[in-house]
Amino acid sequence: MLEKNKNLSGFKSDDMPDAEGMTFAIIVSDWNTEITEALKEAAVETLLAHHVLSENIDIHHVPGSFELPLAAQWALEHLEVDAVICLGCVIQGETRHFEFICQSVSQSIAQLNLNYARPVIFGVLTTYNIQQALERAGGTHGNKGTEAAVTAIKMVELGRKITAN
Ligand code: DLZ
Repeated sequence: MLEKNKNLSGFKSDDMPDAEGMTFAIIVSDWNTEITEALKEAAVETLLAHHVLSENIDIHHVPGSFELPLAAQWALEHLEVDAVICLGCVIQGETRHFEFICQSVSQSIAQLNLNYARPVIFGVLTTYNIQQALERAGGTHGNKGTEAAVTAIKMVELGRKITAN
């Protein structure tokens, strides 16, 4: 059921692990930059609020969302990161381009999680219009960048717990 006014970024700060010592890469798509910059700012703010050191946040930009998976793979292979956060915004146009990009990016990111056994977060908005994107980039539906950072921290913590022994 569609929960029209649900703030998707609602989470309890008390339930969050302390992220001091965790390391992250953030890959940001420069297509629809008004949106993706807002996602990036929220993600960085959230990581810092949970005590991630600014030198442990490595930010890189790619031209469009289609390029996110390859940059994430480079980050996994060449940077010392516990998790990668991918941020993008794909807005439906008049052609089927939207479907191909969304499918490719979501499937490739899912595959990276499994291939590298490290969290690669899908912080990509896939909306019908710019208004829906604005609502999810600091508007009435919260900020997907915040959610992506929260998810990254939680998954790093969970991975450490499960693989500790
Ligand atoms: C080409 C394209 C189009 C039409 N729309 C978007 C979009 O809404 N969001 C986005 O992140 N990227 C878009 N792109 C660019 C592609 O992601 C990609 O950069 C190009 O197809 C080059 O590989």
